[in-house]
Amino acid sequence: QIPARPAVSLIGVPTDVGAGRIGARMGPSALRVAGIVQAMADFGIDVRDCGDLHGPDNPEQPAVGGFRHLTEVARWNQLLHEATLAELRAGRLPLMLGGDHSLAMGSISAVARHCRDTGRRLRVLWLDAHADLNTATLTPSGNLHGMPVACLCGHGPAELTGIGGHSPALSPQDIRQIGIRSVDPGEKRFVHELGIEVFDMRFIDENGMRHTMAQALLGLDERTHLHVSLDVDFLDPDIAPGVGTTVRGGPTYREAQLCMEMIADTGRLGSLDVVELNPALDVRNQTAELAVDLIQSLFGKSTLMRTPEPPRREPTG
Ligand code: HAR
Ligand code: MN
Ligand code: MN
Ligand code: MN
Repeated sequence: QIPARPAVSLIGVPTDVGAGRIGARMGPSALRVAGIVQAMADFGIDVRDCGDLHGPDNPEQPAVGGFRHLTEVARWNQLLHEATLAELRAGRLPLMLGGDHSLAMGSISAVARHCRDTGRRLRVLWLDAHADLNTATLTPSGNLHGMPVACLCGHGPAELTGIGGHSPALSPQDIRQIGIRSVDPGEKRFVHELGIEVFDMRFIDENGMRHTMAQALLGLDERTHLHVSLDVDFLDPDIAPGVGTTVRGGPTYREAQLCMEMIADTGRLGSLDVVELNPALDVRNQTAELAVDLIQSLFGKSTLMRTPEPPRREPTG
């Protein structure tokens, strides 16, 4: 059975106001240059590019009260929340072209709101080298791309936890983090305090990607909306150098492919963030091209048709 492919809407979010270094604002362009629209259209997906959102520029200021660029991050996320919600309500699958990972506050708060409105259950897969669970007091940097998970769970400034009018947007139980290998000391305690289920790189080393994904996808049913938040620094920097915060020892190309294919097989993918791509640090756009390749797998591209075996014909004579 080939799962039905939903109509997809691309939403460009060209911002790096949440990041420690500039450049991710060019991410949406790099993904388009890598052919994301054609790559999806090529295997029969109804894809519409909604263009880019227009939010505040990056003022490149130091942190105030534990946060860098709080006003600007809040504004981008209000805009994205509305744009994401509009596509979900139109029955389309929003694909966020980032932009730094702070944008997940806007996208996921909208997805959570839509799930509440329609009686769906939400599962968020957070594919990342980082836990992104910092708060104003825990953060070593003040960069808000290190805080979206905390804010979505209700731990953060009201400008961010209240996006969409329902705080917290998410319960820690809705989240599975995969590929984690860089966690700040305060974050480490907070992950355990909130009880987030984390499949870190050691877990993947010991159990393999197949078992990891089987665990992370446990308990999905026909009412589940699956949101994937793909931080490109999830991938090993050898294959994905175009990110601002590389951490060595990430999933290989094959492991990442399997991860995407197993998500596709659930048929439950309902929304997707692709974030932290920084074309200024990339080599010949290879990280953007890899992201497009992985997105194809996530939407069901496979080497062979993985249909159930046809019934054997009885031997005659
Ligand atoms: N944990 C570090 C901080 O809070 C680095 C966070 C980097 N985050 C991302 N997204 N690139 O995962 O500053
Ligand atoms: Mn990261
Ligand atoms: Mn509630
Ligand atoms: Mn991240």
